[in-house]
Amino acid sequence: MTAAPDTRDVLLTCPLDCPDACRLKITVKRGGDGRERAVKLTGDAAHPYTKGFACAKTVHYPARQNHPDRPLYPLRRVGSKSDAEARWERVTWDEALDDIAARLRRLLDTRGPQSVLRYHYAGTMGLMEGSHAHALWRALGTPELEETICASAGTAAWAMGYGSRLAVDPLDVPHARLIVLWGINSLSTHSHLTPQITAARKNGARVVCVDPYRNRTAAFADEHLKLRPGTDAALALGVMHELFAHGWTDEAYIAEATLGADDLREAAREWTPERTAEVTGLSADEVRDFARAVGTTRPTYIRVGYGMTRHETGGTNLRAVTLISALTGDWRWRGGGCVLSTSGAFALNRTRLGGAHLLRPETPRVNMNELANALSPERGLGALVVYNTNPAVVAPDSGRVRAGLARDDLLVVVLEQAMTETARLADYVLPATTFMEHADVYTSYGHHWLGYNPATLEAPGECRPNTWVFQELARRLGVTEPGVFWTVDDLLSDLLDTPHPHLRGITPGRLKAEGSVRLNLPDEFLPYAHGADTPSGKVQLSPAPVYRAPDAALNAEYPVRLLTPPAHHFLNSTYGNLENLNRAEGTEPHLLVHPHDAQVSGLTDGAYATIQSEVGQVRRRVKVTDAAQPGTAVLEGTWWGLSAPDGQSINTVTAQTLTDLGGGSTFHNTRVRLLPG
Ligand SMILES: Nc1nc2c(c(=O)[nH]1)N[C@H]1C(S)=C(S)[C@@H](COP(=O)(O)OP(=O)(O)OC[C@H]3O[C@@H](n4cnc5c(=O)[nH]c(N)nc54)[C@H](O)[C@@H]3O)O[C@H]1N2
Ligand SMILES: Nc1nc2c(c(=O)[nH]1)N[C@H]1C(S)=C(S)[C@@H](COP(=O)(O)OP(=O)(O)OC[C@H]3O[C@@H](n4cnc5c(=O)[nH]c(N)nc54)[C@H](O)[C@@H]3O)O[C@H]1N2
Ligand code: SF4
Ligand SMILES: [Mo]
Repeated sequence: MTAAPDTRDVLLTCPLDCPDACRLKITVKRGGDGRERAVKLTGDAAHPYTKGFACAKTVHYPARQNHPDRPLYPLRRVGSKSDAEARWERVTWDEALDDIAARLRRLLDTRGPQSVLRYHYAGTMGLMEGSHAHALWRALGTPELEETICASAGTAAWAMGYGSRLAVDPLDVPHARLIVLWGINSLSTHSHLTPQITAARKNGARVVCVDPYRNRTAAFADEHLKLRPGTDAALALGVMHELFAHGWTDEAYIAEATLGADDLREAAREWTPERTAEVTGLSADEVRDFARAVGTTRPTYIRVGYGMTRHETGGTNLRAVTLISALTGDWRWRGGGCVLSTSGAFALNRTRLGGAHLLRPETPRVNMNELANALSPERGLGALVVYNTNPAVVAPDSGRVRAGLARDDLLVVVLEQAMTETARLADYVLPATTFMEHADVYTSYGHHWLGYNPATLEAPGECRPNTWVFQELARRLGVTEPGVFWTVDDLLSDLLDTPHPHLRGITPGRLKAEGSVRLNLPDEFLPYAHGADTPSGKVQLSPAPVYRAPDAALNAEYPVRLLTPPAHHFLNSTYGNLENLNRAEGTEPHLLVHPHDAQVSGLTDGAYATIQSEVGQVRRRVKVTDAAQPGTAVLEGTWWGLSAPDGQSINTVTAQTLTDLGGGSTFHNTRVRLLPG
């Protein structure tokens, strides 16, 4: 006997927006009421990448799933959104769906499809409950949501140089002799890379972290280059200057696999160590030593994160860094090269995923970073349907997002697993199932395994999958598009209907039987060893990236740059309602301020500060620490406003400014002033 008779273990893929897409071992227990519940969660020991552990946050997923405030029945708001206390009544699914469908019908008929907006992100990475759920809205012709809040600047920058996002296999990292973690707090945000880095270290590798503040990853690294935020292109060009000057480039690789090296050589000419030091705030020796390490150590593995992209010039900054691996020829070495994402390896047939084939060129588009604008009354939006995201907390300019959601003339429907601050502003809260309660298919952006989860637990109360809700609405709205009514099995067989070699031998039956299947990649996967999948077939080095200072430059009025990167114990705003994880993060959000800035602004450790930006202000408790640098303050985590002293999200101070490439978010671009109190 290995388990009590009323418990069993199941293996499922983690659905959260995290590169690791872990294979989880979940213990479920049958209760007195006959229903099974998750009681314990860890990693699958047999999975080569998950290696038997789950992160510090997702081990608490059972508490989130069984949370006493989880919505279990459809809820309808009673009274006005401006009432001091929100009041809800339980309604049946038919009452909710009939009323929502009737109101959508009226809007579609009288004001057209542009009066209805779907709003979503990657609360679940599932291809069914995430991506395919959009099919209804595409069938109705409502505006296309550009999914730009996270990765689009990076994706656009990578595409210019390399085409689709292919990457070093994470299991090859132990071959690397220099590991550069550049703008990624990987110990917190990509924690299953750590065993691979540790293995490389045992083999003699050195680890360098490039980040404006001393995060967990910087503390773990052998060296921390604490550069000024937004100056990565300057550092990358400074490294290139040294590569060219000392003959550390791989000329054979450059000749065979790249185009435009002369442009880059010309552009790098002015970036002497001294000039690079001036712009980045590093010392000239730090620049020189770093460039020498990159230039003379093979293989060098550079892991970039999205952190450096969340600035006005974030696309260019990331592109500059990723081109270093082409000059050094690291792409020819096992464990060498650069990684943004592995997602390009999942070459599924996506032609009908989410009704992609229904998109029309004339369909209006909304950049999701500009939700605050889209919700302003003069835009005339009549209904907003939110799923898999919590915009009242995570979207830029969230004060205006909340004001928009609170309009009594806007129908807000929120499909949710938790009573988030977005759900609290809804007219209808529709209770959603979790990854243990619905079937789905998962790719990854950090490794190369495809995952399938069956529906494992009975949904509590009347929770339903997103696609069930949208199918019910589709019936009521007279939508006949077949894709809207697909089951997971229909979707899976369509996704796998491709001759692509990465998916050879992977059938729906095999994926469902094995649960987690490695893509059919060669044992030695060197995706850019001889070129790239750009139009020219080469790694495209030109036009050379140009360093540019931000328009929102620091000045006497706004002398401090505010970074708001992820917290160790949250996954974006997911888990922000668990008390123990809030406690682990310090009970309330803290602003990390360098002693110099604290003195200049009159702030004291443990007291409150008001943070004012051009779009709003919040109040936060101060932690004075040299983990920050002068002129740069840090607030980790998109905490629920309910955990902050003023009830507001940190995004009250971030702006809708878009990146230079890809229309991305600029969460680390905020200039602020700090006032005591
Ligand atoms: N624990 C935890 N894990 C997560 C998440 C979470 O919220 N919590 N979120 C998940 C999601 S959705 C994502 S997208 C990823 C994001 O994971 P990351 O890519 O690690 O996170 P970022 O916010 O992009 O910031 C990473 C680092 O970039 C630094 N940074 C900011 N500006 C600059 C700059 O100009 N240059 C350089 N070099 N560094 C800079 C920040 O200080 C921060 O330390 O993590 C995923 N994993
Ligand atoms: N200031 C600042 N803001 C940021 C960031 C930052 O670094 N700084 N990071 C940005 C980034 S990288 C990202 S990716 C975004 C992420 O922001 P979001 O995509 O909003 O991610 P979460 O905050 O985790 O919220 C996801 C929500 O989806 C719900 N959900 C999960 N699964 C399902 C499901 O199957 N059905 C339904 N209906 N709901 C489900 C969860 O309950 C949760 O409330 O935030 C961005 N905001
Ligand atoms: S959040 Fe990331 S690290 Fe944590 S269990 Fe899920 S996939 Fe793994
Ligand atoms: Mo993200």
